[in-house]
Amino acid sequence: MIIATAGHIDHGKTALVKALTGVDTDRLSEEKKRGLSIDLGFAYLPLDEGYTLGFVDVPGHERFLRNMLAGVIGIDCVLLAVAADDGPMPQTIEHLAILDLLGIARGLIAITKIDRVSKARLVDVRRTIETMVGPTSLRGAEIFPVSVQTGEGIAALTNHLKIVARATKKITVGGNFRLAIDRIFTINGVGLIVTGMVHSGRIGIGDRLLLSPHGVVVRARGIHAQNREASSAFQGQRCALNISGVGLKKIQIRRGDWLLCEQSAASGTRLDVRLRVLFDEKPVSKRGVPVLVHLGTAAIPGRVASIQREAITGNQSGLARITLDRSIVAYWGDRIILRDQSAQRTIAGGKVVDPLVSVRGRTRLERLSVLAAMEIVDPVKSLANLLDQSRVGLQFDRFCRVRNLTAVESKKVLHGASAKLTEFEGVRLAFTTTLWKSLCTAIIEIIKAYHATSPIISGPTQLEINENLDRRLAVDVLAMVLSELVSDRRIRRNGNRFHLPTFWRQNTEQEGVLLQQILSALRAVDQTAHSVRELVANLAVDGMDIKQSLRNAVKQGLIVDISYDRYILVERMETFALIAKRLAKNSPDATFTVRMFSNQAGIGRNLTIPVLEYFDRIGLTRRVGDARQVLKSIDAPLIYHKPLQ
Ligand SMILES: Nc1nc2c(ncn2[C@@H]2O[C@H](COP(=O)(O)OP(=O)(O)OP(=O)(O)O)[C@@H](O)[C@H]2O)c(=O)[nH]1
Ligand SMILES: [Mg+2]
Repeated sequence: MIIATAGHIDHGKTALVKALTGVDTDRLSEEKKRGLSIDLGFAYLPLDEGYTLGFVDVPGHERFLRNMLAGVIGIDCVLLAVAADDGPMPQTIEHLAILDLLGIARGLIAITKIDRVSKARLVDVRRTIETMVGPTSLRGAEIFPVSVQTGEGIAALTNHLKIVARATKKITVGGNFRLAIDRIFTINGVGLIVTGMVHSGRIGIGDRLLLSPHGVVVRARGIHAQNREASSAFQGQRCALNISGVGLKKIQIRRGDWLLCEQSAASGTRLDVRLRVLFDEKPVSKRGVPVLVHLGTAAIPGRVASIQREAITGNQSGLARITLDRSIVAYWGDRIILRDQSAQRTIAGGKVVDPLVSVRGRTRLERLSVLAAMEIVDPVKSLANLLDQSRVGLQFDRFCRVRNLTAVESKKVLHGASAKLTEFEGVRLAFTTTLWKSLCTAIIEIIKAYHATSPIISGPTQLEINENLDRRLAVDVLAMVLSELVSDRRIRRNGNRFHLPTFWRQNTEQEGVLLQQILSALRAVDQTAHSVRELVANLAVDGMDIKQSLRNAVKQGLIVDISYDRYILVERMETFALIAKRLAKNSPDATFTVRMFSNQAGIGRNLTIPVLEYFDRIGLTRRVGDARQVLKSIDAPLIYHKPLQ
């Protein structure tokens, strides 16, 4: 467990950490000289059972509040020091307000320097403190009167910390690894070291990480977790990583940078947040105010504006959009603190709801309703709610990135929300099963209606389908639904048009006339089969039109293409089939030859062969040596054509 100190300047935070751990965290010479803390200090207290308590000592001076914030954001237990002689002072109040805005509920309060005050004063201070924390997240926190001078109360505080530490040993580790860098230094012979708090996930030696925002991939060569050499480190620990990587020397790593799991990095310049404005601060209007945004160990200038109907007034909470001057790595649930841009006052604090805001067309009401769903803590319920709202599918990878879910976690969430996942050109979209089904039904209905009104067109195009949907789908999504409908054989694709499997396109008037001409040419007694070339010569019509017409006539079951570029009427084929059946029936061994058929049908050998081969193909006859058997009973219906795809 990591405990951060908090409290006004000179209230004995550093002295208390030293009394608890034996470590003086004021390392800098300027700190020693001026007798105050400037930067974060780190100390560890190894407990009996091999468990280590970590302390982050923060400065109390208002000018170093930025460092204080870097120390407390991401930490879940705090030790607030209030000097018995002074009582609560301005930074006691400001730090407490910050802890409250960060929602840090686990904490203890130390009344320090009790050797300097009377019993009566101590009772008074305790009462003041209780009243002060009453309306904050530290309400009811235990209070320990201590003196580092006499040692009074130190043992009791240590014991209590041990109990708290034991109770929080089993922290649930989740998400992809991320660490907020707070210190960077090099050790001779070892190399570059970065330290910080592990906000989520775990890391092992050799793991690859992304150094953000530099975009450099590094490898963890060595790990110290809670001040001990370790093979891995996880959420809730402070750790020091020895990192190496190509191009590391060229960049300047700073406090505020992140080390992240390579795949998960989610960075942007817009954050939608649930914001609480401090009691005596001006409202956050819809026009926006300039602020300094503290997140993790970073501080970035930006603007914040209410995205609700009204401004967010003091002591109220509301949804706001932060627009940053440069991009930041943030995830759902990350705590933020907003200060004024001259870093004088803390204005507000809150939680990130959406770190990957896209500003594409939604009305404010729709956006607020999406954000309400995103705010739901349980990822399964949140996903289910988002899916219910999404009529065009939900970008699932984005959801996982926002929530910092590992692959295993995201699979569980998807299953929990009983969602359907479809992939199209690398984008994974999630749908509720109900939505998917209703989209399919709607599309089929549109195609059906299209057939009814436009029987001479072989169905609507994708665009026409989209225009007829209640709500237009993204082109990718529609393509995805259509391709599934096609592969489920519920619809068919014909070029760029879609039709029901049972639909046959009717002829236009012009096509009808041409078809009749073709049919009568084929009916001519002297010639049974025709090629396109012969038809062009006979009818003096363009070859392309004839080909098209022939194809349609085949589909409609009027003619048969018995061989390449040879067409014959279906009724002729029916007559030929009867001849074949009769020949087989009358023959002693139930077979007939090409010559017998040619004679009976009155057609030449060069037409007889393809006709019989066609019969073989459709399963009417079978060739046995030089003869043929008839496979179907005479009364069985003949299928001369299979509908084309
Ligand atoms: N008599 C007495 N003096 C104390 C006690 N605790 C701290 N002090 C003194 O108070 C002064 C400030 O203590 P620090 O621990 O440096 O205070 P701090 O809260 O860390 O101050 P900043 O880090 O600058 O915010 C030092 O001179 C300490 O010796 C105590 O219990 N009794
Ligand atoms: Mg100090």
